[in-house]
Amino acid sequence: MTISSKAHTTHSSKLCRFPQILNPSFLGVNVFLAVFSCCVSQIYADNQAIEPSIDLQVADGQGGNLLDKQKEDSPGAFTVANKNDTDLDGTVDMNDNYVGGEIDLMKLVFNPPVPNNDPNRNVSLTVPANAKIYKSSDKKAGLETKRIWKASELPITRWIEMQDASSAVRADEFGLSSCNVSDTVRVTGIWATLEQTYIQGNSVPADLDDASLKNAIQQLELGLKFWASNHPFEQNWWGAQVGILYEWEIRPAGLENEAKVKIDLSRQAETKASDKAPNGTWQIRPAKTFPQSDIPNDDSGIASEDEIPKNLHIYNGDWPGAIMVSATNPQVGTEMVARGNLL
Ligand SMILES: [Ca+2]
Repeated sequence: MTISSKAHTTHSSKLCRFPQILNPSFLGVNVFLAVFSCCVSQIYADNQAIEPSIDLQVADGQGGNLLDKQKEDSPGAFTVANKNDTDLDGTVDMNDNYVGGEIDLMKLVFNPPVPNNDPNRNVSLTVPANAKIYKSSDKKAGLETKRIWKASELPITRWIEMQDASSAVRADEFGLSSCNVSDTVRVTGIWATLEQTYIQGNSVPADLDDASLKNAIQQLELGLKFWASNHPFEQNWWGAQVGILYEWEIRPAGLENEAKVKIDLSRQAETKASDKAPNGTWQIRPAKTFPQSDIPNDDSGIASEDEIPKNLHIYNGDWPGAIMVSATNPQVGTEMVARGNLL
């Protein structure tokens, strides 16, 4: 939201002033008094000043567009806290000096005052404690520690890195100000933390309310299980399967009410398998390798996902298995070796 004072355009003159024009009546004579400061206001007529307007803009993370003016404070911009490892270098990205292919930072643009009649006018940026700003989207150009610029230096683009999940939706506010005009944008950092895994039985946690995932747990059960032709969901399915249920805490609260926030629980997987045909020869099945980014490659659907938070909890289940015979793999093998890793 932009805040600026109204314009009165009878005549103009430039005066420094702070923080407002004083207009006392002294012995019946109107005295015009201006207090000098850093600011130059432009036009005075009926003792009112035109202040330049000032504009701070923000975009959602993952390469979003700059938000419309009326949406900068609500719903504001969203991104994930930079606690992932997008460049797969083994270092959490918020601790990296450079993240090749980084997509989690939010673009922040601070525009010059309009009209920009005083190049020496100071423009100040405030940054919430839960955020840092960088000079480039991949962090390579370094951390921005400067907070005051001259109007002549604007416009400037910087990139917001959220350090953790926000304490509430829209809790983190950036402000751009110059004299007594200002503009704000609000942002939300999101993060999900793995709380626990369930690896046996068929009981359903109290906060899990997704019907298809509940049904899968009750039908397939969790833990190691061998199936012959009586697999509940697959005809002529023969193999071994391990059921795992993951419970995540996702913050901040209230994300389920944000129309533009979609939660998608998915995985990265690498697998290798080979099986022994009836004639005794081993055949290597197509392998799956980890992607070279944090984009998932094991996200076939949402039937095993509970993505709407309840009491901050979301869930996903996975039943990786060694499938020896199925509708899509009709060859009857006699032996199989399969390995997989999931992230
Ligand atoms: Ca990294």
